Amino acid sequence: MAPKLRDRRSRVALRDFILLSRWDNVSAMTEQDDLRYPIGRFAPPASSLSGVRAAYKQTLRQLPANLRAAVAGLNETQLNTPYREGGWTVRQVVHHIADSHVQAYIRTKTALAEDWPSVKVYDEAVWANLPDSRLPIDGSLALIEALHGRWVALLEAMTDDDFRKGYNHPERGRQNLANVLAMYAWHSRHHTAHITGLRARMGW
Ligand code: NI
Repeated sequence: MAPKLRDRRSRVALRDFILLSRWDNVSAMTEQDDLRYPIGRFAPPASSLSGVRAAYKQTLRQLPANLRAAVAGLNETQLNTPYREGGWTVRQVVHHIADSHVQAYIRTKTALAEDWPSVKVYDEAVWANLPDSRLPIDGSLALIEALHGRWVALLEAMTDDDFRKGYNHPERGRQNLANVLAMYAWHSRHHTAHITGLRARMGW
């Protein structure tokens, strides 16, 4: 009995230790995580039914207007303010959305045109510091508006079979287009919330 009991005790102790360390981790990360992930991290959709996809398409359709509203009236100093300590400025966030969604559009079209192509990753941190990330945001707002017009039109014309097509991402693995749609709907809301969250905290 004794060894068994000891085993059981050490199992319980181990379980408590794991729970406690998880708890510590969670509480230690909460504040930064809240600022970095204002709507939470991306969770793949449980279903890719057309009703679910319609909601994601609506988010992509609304991003250009929502983003314009999020940055409306900000001055140069405010645009150059990081949304969190060590994070991107509002200006960089806007340019990043344009960079990222151009990539997503090209990847979507590549997945429709080819059989599970491999796509190339880009270093978003490096891109966010290239000289064009210091330009006025108007160019990226216009780019996002035009891009989302075409992207949503394409998504609207896609069939169930099309949403089962996809690409191989070197880091994330096989991504079907239903998942890609959900991810970029999340990405749209995620970065818009960085800006609206900063404005709320700063009282802008
Ligand atoms: Ni992003």
